[in-house]
Amino acid sequence: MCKICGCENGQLRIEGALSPAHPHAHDHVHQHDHDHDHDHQHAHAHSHAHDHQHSGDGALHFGNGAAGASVPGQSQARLVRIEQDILARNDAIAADNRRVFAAAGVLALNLMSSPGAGKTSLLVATLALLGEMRAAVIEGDQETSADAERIRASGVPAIQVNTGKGCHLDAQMVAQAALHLGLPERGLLFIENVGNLVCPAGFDLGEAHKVVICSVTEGEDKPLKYPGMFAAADLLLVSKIDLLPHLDFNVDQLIANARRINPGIAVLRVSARSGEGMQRWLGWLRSALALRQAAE
Ligand SMILES: Nc1nc2c(ncn2[C@@H]2O[C@H](COP(=O)(O)OP(=O)(O)OP(=O)(O)O)[C@@H](O)[C@H]2O)c(=O)[nH]1
Ligand SMILES: [Mg+2]
Repeated sequence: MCKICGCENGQLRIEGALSPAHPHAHDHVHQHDHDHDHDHQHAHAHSHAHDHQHSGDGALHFGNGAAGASVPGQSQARLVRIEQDILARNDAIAADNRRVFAAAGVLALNLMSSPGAGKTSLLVATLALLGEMRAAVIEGDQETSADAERIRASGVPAIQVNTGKGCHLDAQMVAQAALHLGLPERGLLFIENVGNLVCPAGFDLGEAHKVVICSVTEGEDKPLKYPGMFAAADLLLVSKIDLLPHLDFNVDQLIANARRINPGIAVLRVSARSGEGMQRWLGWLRSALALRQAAE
């Protein structure tokens, strides 16, 4: 179960092979095992009482409790316990991934965005420019192998992970995918997460950097609406900048909003379509890979 949205992130499928070993596969909590630490009142007029708070801004806040999220029928205390349990197991596997990547001199990047922000297009354009740098790609989507096929068409090894009802990749999925795929020794491992600006930010995959991609069609307000994602990322790629002449989008406002959430976030503007900004992105990749190798 996803600690953030409660989705069933238990259906790892790596291109045809169902994995029985996935630790989240039986991670569901049983409904109705009342342990009387839930925070609703049975006497309330509704069948499930509110766990949201009303505030001066007129909004209903469901994330102000200890768990930072709300799942019907589950108390905040129980959600915190589930979250701690899931994250502890994920973090242990992520730490293993990090050791494996470091031993191979691999720089792993976790690319995250809303659906359709241009992750795969940016990867395809990037892979064509890598020159001497080796690379491999893990593609995460709920269904289809379309993105992995797009990557393989460019001659770079790629493996698709389908998460089924799951809304994000986790460290165990990446560990298994890396085993199937093989690592690009002293090269770049790109991990394209499931398109979602919320849950992927909460799960360490063992990557060196989280990279958030926000396209110019999404609105300048996204960092403020989805702060967890922008807080977690080291780099913001503003994508599809070739479209700017057709839009009212204010890139400086997007960047200011991102830096309100994360003052240290680096920013690059890119277009997979026109190629604008791609050399600066390549430069960032080269530097990050060199730093990774210097740390060996
Ligand atoms: N104009 C323009 N369109 C782009 C650019 N990059 C991607 N697109 C278009 O945006 C759409 C989505 O691109 P994808 O690369 O599939 O986006 P994605 O983030 O990988 O999507 P999901 O994996 O489904 O979340 C496609 O129609 C692309 O052609 C770009 O730089 N400029
Ligand atoms: Mg994609």
